[in-house]
Amino acid sequence: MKLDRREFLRLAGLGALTSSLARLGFGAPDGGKGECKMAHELPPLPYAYDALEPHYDEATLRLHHDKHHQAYVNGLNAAEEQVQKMLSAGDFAGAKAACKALAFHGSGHILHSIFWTNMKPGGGGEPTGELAKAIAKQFGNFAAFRKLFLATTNAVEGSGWGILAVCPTTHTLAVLQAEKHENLTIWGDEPLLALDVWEHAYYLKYQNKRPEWTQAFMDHLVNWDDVAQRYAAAKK
Ligand code: MN3
Repeated sequence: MKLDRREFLRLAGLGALTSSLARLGFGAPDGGKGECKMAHELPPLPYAYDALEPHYDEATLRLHHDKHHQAYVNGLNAAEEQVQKMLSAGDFAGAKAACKALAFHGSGHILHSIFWTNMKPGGGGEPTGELAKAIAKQFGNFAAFRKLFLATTNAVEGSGWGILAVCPTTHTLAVLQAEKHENLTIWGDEPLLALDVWEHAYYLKYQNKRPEWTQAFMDHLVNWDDVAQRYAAAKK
């Protein structure tokens, strides 16, 4: 059976992925209509490579953004092509295998794109406004949220992420773990704040001391304005 482009994109869930990318504000190639007209691209960093020193070192940032994130973008583009190829050939077992790669690399691309904008030089502190109110309502106060977020993130088994997410229907906040990039997902929850605890994210500077990396992120790097903008956008 030959499928046209729109049909196999829908079958493969690519429409949903490109819509997610567009909603999160970085690079659905077609504005989220579900058709991939061009390849995904690595988003540029919103600051210089050395801008987050000394808390996030230039060498790690260069490798992390230029090599690791680029590899997820390349993997996503390759997986999309492979899914389309397999479905066109009627090879659904092959398509299933390719969809696994698609979920991994697509989720890696999404989370890294959020992560870069979640940091800024001179970050840290506490959120204000609606986000601060939502955090207080959900977690009691900011200190309790911070403790939970750090404990959750530090406890990720192996490679993964700590995530503050919002449910778009109830607007309830949740602290989540992701293993790798795509596992332990709650469908529909939208990540607002993503903290990378793959070793590639911190090992050059912090070695085995993951809690020192996550504390530095919260004390000196986190960009609450960006998190608040994502929260406001998700509520619309
Ligand atoms: Mn990473």
